[in-house]
Amino acid sequence: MIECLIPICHKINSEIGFFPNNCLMNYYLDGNSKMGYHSDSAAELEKDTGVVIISLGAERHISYRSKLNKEHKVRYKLKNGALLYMDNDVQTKWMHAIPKEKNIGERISLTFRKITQSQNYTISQN
Ligand SMILES: O=C(O)CCC(=O)C(=O)O
Ligand SMILES: [Mn+2]
Repeated sequence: MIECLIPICHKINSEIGFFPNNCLMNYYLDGNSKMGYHSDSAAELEKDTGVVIISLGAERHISYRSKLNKEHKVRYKLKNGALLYMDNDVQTKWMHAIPKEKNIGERISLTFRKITQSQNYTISQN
């Protein structure tokens, strides 16, 4: 893990209960930048962990759509500095997306995971 993110990993460990070893960054240039509905794979994650998202910059919404009923949607505001935790149950039952929004500036999301050691090894081979 890159050193400047270690304090965030400690905070995630104390708040959520796992110490991440992986971080992916998404950059949204403006409100036209979006992410479509998907769920995150849990296959490579340590048991009983999940995905933690830290939101930085412009306020966006995350939209959830039930896998059982596509009409069932809920959305949450992601403020600057917000932490969102998705456990594996959320990924099993829901898809999530970052929809387009009007008049919105830049945003970064940092997504933290604890990847199993064997998966880490696989990644480093590519
Ligand atoms: O930008 C976000 O908050 C969502 C990111 C996300 O869902 C992902 O990277 O899989
Ligand atoms: Mn995702």
